[in-house]
Amino acid sequence: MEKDLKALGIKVEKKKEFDVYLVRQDFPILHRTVRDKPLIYFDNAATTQKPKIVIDALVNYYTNLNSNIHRGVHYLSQAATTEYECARRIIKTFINAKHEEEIIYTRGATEAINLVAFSYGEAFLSEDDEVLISHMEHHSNIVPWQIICEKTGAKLKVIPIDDKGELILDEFDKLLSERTKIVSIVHISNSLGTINPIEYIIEKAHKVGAIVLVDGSQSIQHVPIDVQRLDCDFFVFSGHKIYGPTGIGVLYGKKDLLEKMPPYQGGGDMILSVSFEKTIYNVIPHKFEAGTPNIEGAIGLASAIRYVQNIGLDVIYDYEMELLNYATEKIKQIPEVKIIGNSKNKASLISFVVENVHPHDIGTLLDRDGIAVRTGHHCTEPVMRRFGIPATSRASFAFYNTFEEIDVFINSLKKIIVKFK
Ligand code: 7TS
Repeated sequence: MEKDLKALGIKVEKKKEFDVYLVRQDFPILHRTVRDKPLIYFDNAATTQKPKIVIDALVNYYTNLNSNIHRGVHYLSQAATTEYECARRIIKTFINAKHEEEIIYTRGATEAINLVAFSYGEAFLSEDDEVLISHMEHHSNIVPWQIICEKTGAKLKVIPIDDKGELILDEFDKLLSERTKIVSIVHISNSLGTINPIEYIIEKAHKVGAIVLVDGSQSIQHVPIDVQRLDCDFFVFSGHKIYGPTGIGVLYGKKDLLEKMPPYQGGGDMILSVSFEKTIYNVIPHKFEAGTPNIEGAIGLASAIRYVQNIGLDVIYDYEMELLNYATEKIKQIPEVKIIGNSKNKASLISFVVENVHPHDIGTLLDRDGIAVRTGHHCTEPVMRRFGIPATSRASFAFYNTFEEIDVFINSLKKIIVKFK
């Protein structure tokens, strides 16, 4: 394997601390077969698999802790509350937020973006204002802004992308003006893999007085995040993409912004007192957490974050880059395959199309070899339209994937191409 990498001109750095075969032991699902073949899971951009420590945290919660939080004097309620709030502290430290109350639990990235669009947008946007997004956004970072622009009269503007799948920054500079009130931008594209220069975008947006939301759905699991260093106003992500459970996500927001925003939903926990004449809202973060939350989700997410911290995101990033470079070089050797998304800064995913073969056929036939990839528009229809294609096949890698798995994938892909000739 090392010889293979060297032959491809890929620098191999031995990392004593990282042993992929050892970490694979932590993920029970990676040991199952699919269609009598060992599972090769390359659909990590859609959702990641869960280490046993996360599964155990969920089982332990329901076995030993289950209780509603915040409003109980009894032992279990207090114990569950402690775990739930302790998870918030772990998330705060992980992304280096300044205050614990800047971490709001949501159902996921989608709900977090909707929360900002509806709460902040409805309160502070009006006609003459502009919201700036990019051509490579996930539908979750397009549709909420369309709805809110329709309601408020604000205008939605779009930063174009070039043939490599990179933002055209000159156009971004031109689109920015005093009218720009919100820039909502994806950190890493889920269909192209592009890593966007968000530091530049945040700095420029702040100069015209706009606030910036970063969609970190595809970055939280790949690169270290420091929201204070970034100076972003909001940062959102989903737990299930960073080896945690589904149904839990995070909205990070700067304290002063969250404090001046109206609630998104009404219900229990988000109030200090209720009367028919006047309801007084709770302080953040509770103001934005109406109703019984996903308690086990928060606890499971904290456990996933601790697991990732233990390996180290820098170690994860380096290994995933080796996987990406290896797979890219191998794919490029197949003349019928075209990679969509060739940014110089890319995360570990490859979107591709194959001459004369529909992506759905690629996905279906790879599945027969036990290989899970995603095919379709990946909830980024404007990206597909920009490249004049209906869909792509997408292989997305996590740190538990191996070079051997990539070899099996490449061989299977070559077989499929021959079949369609
Ligand atoms: N933003 C980006 C960049 C995403 O990749 C996704 C999910 C979302 C937002 C929404 O996340 P959710 O957890 O709230 O649904 N992306 C994908 C994908 O690429 N394939 O399946 C889901």
